[in-house]
Amino acid sequence: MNYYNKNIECAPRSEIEALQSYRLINTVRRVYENVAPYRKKMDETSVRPEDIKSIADLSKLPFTTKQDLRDNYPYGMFAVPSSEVVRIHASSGTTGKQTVVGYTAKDVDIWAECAARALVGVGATKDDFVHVSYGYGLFTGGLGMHYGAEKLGATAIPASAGNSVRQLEMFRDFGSTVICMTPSYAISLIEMMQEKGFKKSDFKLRAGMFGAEPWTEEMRKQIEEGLGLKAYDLYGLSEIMGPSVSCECLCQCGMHICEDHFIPEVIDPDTLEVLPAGQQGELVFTCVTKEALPLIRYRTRDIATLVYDKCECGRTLVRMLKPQGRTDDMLIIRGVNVFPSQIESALLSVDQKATNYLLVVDRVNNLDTLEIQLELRPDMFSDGVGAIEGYTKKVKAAIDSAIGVGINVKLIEPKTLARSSGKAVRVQDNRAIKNKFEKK
Ligand code: DLL
Repeated sequence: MNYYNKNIECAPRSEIEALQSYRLINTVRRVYENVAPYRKKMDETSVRPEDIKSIADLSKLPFTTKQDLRDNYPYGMFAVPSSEVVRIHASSGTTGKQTVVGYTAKDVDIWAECAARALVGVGATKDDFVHVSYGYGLFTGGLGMHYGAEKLGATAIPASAGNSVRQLEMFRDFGSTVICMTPSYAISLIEMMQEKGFKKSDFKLRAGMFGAEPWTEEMRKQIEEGLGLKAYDLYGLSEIMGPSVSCECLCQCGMHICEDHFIPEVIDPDTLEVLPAGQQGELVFTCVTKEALPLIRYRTRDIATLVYDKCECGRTLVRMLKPQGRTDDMLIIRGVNVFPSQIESALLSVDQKATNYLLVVDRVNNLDTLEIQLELRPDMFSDGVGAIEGYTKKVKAAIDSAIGVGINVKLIEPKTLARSSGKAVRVQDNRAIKNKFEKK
């Protein structure tokens, strides 16, 4: 088993916690002195930096949310002057104003180490060709994994996202061995392979690091089979750092968090109480080494579980299980809470290849409606009308029973839905537009 930094990745828990405590105390002091919004928040809740003596005191600190970053847009939460900042990134900002994040040279170096740990964790070495198809730009995916590959001494291939045929040609011609991209883009490359006559034996792919969006175990199987590699889950968020906050190891049983840099907690999103290990809730991170943007108790909105059990790989760093969606992704359909990930899982349990779909939520006569538009595939036409009807019924039954609300299944022409080379858009909620319109 290989590690990038065995001393920390396999450290006894007591050592990890001692290091976290030491770093937390320094971070809290630093943000109190240098970040006006934090000083204000701490003063309002009467917490003084001296009150934080170890990680046991973490829960005394106030939370940070995306709204705090928006309120202090663009640089108001930075803890260093701009002369110290060597890079900024920004979140995709699909809802509301985008949030800007910054890094000092040391932050970039630590990020590169976290990404190098992630790469080594999935078996990469200096001999690998790491093909990065996450977007390069304000999105953290591309540059984040790129710097990790270089830090490891592997060969980085900065392909960026898009131009699918060219990506496949590069896999073949450049001998890519490790790929990094969103899982939905991997699926669309598999489709393109079939269309353009590429075979997985044309490639030398061994491992893929997929993340930036939720994906299911069913998708993992399909990607592994379609590309002929092992598919690993990679997690991160720009506010905390970018990709490689955590990543799966060869055991594929949860993602080891770089706990020496980011202290995780899981809270109940309603009561804000910290939950015991093993319970599912909202993931919260505190950055304890970040210089430019050390966020304290940042509420990610991601729903996950922390697992402290021993991992076969020998790493002692805590694992987070696959995020089960985001608290703000949750749809309320006729009063029932529905997560898009539940629907995807039910759909793929009936048909592993059904990865091109769109959920359309609407309101008709004051009643919420939920429809799944599902692309037909050419191979389904030969099955005849009866088989297609049977298929539709099966999909409907599986989803209805998974979410407890009736869904309408609508089959649509092949290749009607937009393909994404980044994060896939799976939900179209027309109620938001109607609400806006109706209020006028
Ligand atoms: O998506 C960073 C990233 C890039 C991670 C490349 C992994 C690979 P943001 O654009 O700020 O940053 O989006 C962060 O994406 O809060 C999750 O909701 C979601 N997300 C990221 N990784 C995963 C994953 C990047 N493995 C938001 N599984 C996070 C599920 C994920 N959701």
